[in-house]
Amino acid sequence: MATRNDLCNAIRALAMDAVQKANSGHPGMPMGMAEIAEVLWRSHLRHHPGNPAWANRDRFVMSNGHGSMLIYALLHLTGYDLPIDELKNFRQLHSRTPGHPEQGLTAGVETTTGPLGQGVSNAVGMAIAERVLASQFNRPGFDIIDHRTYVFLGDGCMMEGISHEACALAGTLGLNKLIALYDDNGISIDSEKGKIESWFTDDTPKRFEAYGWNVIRGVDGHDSAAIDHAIQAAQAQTARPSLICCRTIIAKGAPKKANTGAAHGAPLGADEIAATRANIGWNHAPFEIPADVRAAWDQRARGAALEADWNRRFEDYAKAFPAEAVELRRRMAGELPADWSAVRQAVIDKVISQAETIATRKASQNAIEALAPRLPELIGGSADLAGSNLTMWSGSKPVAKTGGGNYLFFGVREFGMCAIANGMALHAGLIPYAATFLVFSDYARNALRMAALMKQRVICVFTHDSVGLGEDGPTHQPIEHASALRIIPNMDVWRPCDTTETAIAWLAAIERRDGPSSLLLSRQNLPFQKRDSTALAGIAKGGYVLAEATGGKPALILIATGSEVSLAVAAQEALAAQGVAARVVSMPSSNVFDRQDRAYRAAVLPAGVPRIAIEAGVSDFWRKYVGLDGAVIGIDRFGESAPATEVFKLLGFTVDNVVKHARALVAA
Ligand SMILES: Cc1ncc(C[n+]2csc(CCOP(=O)(O)OP(=O)(O)O)c2C)c(N)n1
Ligand SMILES: [Mg+2]
Repeated sequence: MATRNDLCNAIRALAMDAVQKANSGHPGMPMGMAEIAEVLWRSHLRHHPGNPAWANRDRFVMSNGHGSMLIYALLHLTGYDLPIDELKNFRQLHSRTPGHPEQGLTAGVETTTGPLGQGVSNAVGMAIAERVLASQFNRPGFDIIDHRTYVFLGDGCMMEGISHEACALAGTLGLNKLIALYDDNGISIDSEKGKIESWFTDDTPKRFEAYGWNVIRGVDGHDSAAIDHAIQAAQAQTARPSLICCRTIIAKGAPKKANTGAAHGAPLGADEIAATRANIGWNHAPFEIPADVRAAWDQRARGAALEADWNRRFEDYAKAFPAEAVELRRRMAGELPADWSAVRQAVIDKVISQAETIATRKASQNAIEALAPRLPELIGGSADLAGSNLTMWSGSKPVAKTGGGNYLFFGVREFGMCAIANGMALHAGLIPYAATFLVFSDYARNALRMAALMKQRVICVFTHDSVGLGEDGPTHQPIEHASALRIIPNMDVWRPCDTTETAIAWLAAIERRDGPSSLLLSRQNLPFQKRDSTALAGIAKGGYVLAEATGGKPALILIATGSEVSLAVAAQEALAAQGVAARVVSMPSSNVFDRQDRAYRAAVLPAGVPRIAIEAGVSDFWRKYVGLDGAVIGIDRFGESAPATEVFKLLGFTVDNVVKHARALVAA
């Protein structure tokens, strides 16, 4: 009969052998967290290896993603679809065992981790999603959504600032079903060069107590009974998230390298591996797991029973609450409501009939107001700028210390906010939006990148999108941000020019199922643009002819986005008066435009016609559309604190300047 110790040693052996075979990777963390993982995954985690998509499974996040061999070993041993050959192929091209765990690639990996601090923040989002969905769908006698979110995290996650942002909010919201297990091993990478006391001396338990967490201190992370006891105590919490501080030894079992920085991120080496085998009493060949150990690890039957029990309860729920059951299925599948096409048409019709000249941030709020009642999965918030970002609507109900809601006061925590939004999207059942000033998208940038990498439907509302915000000055005026967001692969950026483009940008962001969208919105009013049906249909293509040159034969094309579209239209008129026929192309989303077929793109931007791009941001990005012979009216410096009209004038965003560039180009 396999002992608990054998089960833990199976993890140790798989980790050290896979890292050795790959000749790269991180053996120390899996070897140090083996006992914690065994207790959690065999005694507590409610999951079903046969169905990683079971809606009410507990979520498990390994925030210290460098220890990826731990989760691969767990998935393999408990019976997920991850055969031993995949572990032998650790870190190799096209394996399902990449260097860091990747959601969507490996069944059972709930989120992509490795960028330290973000996993635990995703977990906060997952716990919020659970709370919100439970409040929406549970009925007396039917706790149909009722699961926990467990996180492993290490010193690195603790040092990262984002852990403060997300964990402070988790404490404020009292997310009692969030349970974090801290791998307190006193080692991080630079332990190879010095002692961690030189860079990390936080009193972590006090820190989390200050956030309002239930902190369980001083657990021996190699004492299974103590770990089990601590997890039970955490599960009993009704109002606070829990942090279980587990004192561990990195690479436990390795005679020379245990408790050293050397064990963090390099193969142990053949000699040390042999010595470890002898030391822990593991006499099996690499990747060989004895049958009794395998049987004891297998969670397929237990998981199937857990899910079957839930399925039975769900059937009863569906009988008592048929509409709710259908709705929950739809929500978890990420599908839009059946009447969606009518909803989208009504939204578009309304903005066109109203023809309002308002700021696009206001147009965005109107879009939320129109869509949210029909889209209960929409949940959003702002990083303490609700009144500026205009993210609240008449039905906004803030999530508080207890109960659900559809609005989040994220506080001034841009990075945490976006990582939390990623977690909510990953949980499924919700479409999250997050908001701040565009200039602070930088604060959140790596979470935006992770949303794009993980193909998550997250919507970012970035207002105050240019120097046009005026008096707040250069610290608040984005310059490089629109372009910087556009170059993140799989991020769709929209910079709409009026209410119609704003509504269509929102619809596109909601309808998109394979990635995030950023909506860049103006502080200042922008005039409504009239369009024929062709132009209207062109908006969803990302770029289109908004105003054709008189006579239909353009001598020049003006490409503009957002607030600069009306400038291009005014310049077109001025040029027409001087006999220069210019076409205006509005390009609300270059990313979407680039995905159109060649014929469409060539029809909008025919070859051989000189082009000028106009955007209140860095010019480089637009070279790909105007070529070296074209012109860009952009901004390659920081802004100025002054009223918007004066700043625009100073920086050349005037009809005269566009006309000057146009005439020079046509004459050339
Ligand atoms: C944001 C971020 N910065 C830096 C790194 C590189 N890195 C990977 S692991 C690590 C140290 C982690 O220490 P700890 O979490 O204590 O892991 P342990 O060595 O205990 O396994 C660093 C700096 C990273 N993965 N993410
Ligand atoms: Mg550590």
